[in-house]
Amino acid sequence: MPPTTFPTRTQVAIIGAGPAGLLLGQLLHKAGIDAVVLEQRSGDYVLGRIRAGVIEQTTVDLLERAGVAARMHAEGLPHDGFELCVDGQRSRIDLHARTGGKRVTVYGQTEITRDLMAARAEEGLTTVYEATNVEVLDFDGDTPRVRFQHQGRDHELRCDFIAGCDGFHGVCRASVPQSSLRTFEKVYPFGWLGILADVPPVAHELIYVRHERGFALCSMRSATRSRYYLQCSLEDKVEQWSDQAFWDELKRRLDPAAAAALVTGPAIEKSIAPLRSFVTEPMRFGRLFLAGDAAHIVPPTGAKGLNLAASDVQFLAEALTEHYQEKSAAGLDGYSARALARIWKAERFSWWFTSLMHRFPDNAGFGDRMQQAELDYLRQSEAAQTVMAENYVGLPMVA
Ligand code: RFL
Ligand code: PHB
Repeated sequence: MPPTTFPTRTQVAIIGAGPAGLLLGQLLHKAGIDAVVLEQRSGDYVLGRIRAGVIEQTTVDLLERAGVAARMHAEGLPHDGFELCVDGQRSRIDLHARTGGKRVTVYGQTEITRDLMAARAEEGLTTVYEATNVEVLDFDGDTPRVRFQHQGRDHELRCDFIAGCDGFHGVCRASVPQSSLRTFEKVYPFGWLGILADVPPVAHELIYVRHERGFALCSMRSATRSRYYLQCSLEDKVEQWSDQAFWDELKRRLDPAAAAALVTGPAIEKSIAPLRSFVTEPMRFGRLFLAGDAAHIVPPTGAKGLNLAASDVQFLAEALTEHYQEKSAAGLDGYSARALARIWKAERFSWWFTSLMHRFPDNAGFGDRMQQAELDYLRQSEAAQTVMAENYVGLPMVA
């Protein structure tokens, strides 16, 4: 077979084909800007990662503008509220009533990624999967380059800008001189063990569970596919958790009605994710721009990671469009500050919700009572519910 040929020049080189990279590529294409996406993994591997499930309205709107919302509208589940289960007692946060009619959509990250991949393929746009040893070069000057290997051959891509959409462990942030970065980090002393199973969800809405044995979450992907999580120890290994052990532990943390209604079945995916809060400032270095998990991480409790990746790429696509169409640098110069203003508020909400719902090893006394008091207040106060609902559905995109 002859070696695959790739473009040697593009306007924007996008590193990473997760939701941030693929959505940015789609938005740029709509604006007539040429981009090449380089991804270190195979397409199947990217689609095999089970992650986000809850999508804010602003993300839904953006996917619509990107022209990839048809299947989400047909198959996504609109949710007007969610439940909190505190030590066996359930109460509801009415998102719709508390936010003047807003809601969230349950539609898996895997499906969004699949829709974006299909759109790229349909438009004949270049995505290089299994691009290895990616190096981002000369982004502090006017002529950045990306070097990579594909099937053992060396390639080079010249570009105007590099978009670092390569996730927390990517190469882009790591290529910036340490002295140009400031990072903020909080690592939590537990992880989430998640399973996906082809069983009907235990309830119509998500249930966030606070229990003395630890946090749990009941989520779903469809009427026949459920996604459940348990707070677990960082020392735990997936292999130690049989399906039966998972279901038994979940039942212990649920209220009696939910435990009785829970339908169990074989796990089709099982994984452990550590929980972390992390932010890099700034998100721009010369002609390199970071977006999504490459720049920031939130613990999944607030369901914000994918939504932040989407708002970053919205800001970045607008800024690049302004650069190419209006010859103005204002958007690019303001990108980092604009994105960070939204990111820090989502960081705060995700940290707060995580701190409220999880069992902390050193929290047995005072901290435990603080959680109980705050949850009791949340159950009784419409004002407290409004604050929670406003953050959960997603804060507005500020210009
Ligand atoms: P991704 O998805 O990590 O994609 C980065 C891509 O870059 C590739 N890459 C490279 N490519 C080329 N060269 C290199 N050197 C490279 N290094 C890495 C990677 O292979 C990958 O394909 O980052 P992106 O696009 O910024 O998207 C972020 C989201 O994936 C993430 O924030 C969310 O999944 C977080 N998240 C949730 N977010 C929500 O908004 N709502 C949720 O309900 C939600 N639930 C979750 C979550 C994350 C979870 N985990 C596993 C951490 C639930 C969980 C359990
Ligand atoms: C999920 O369905 O994977 C999910 C839902 C809500 C969260 C986190 C993850 O807060």
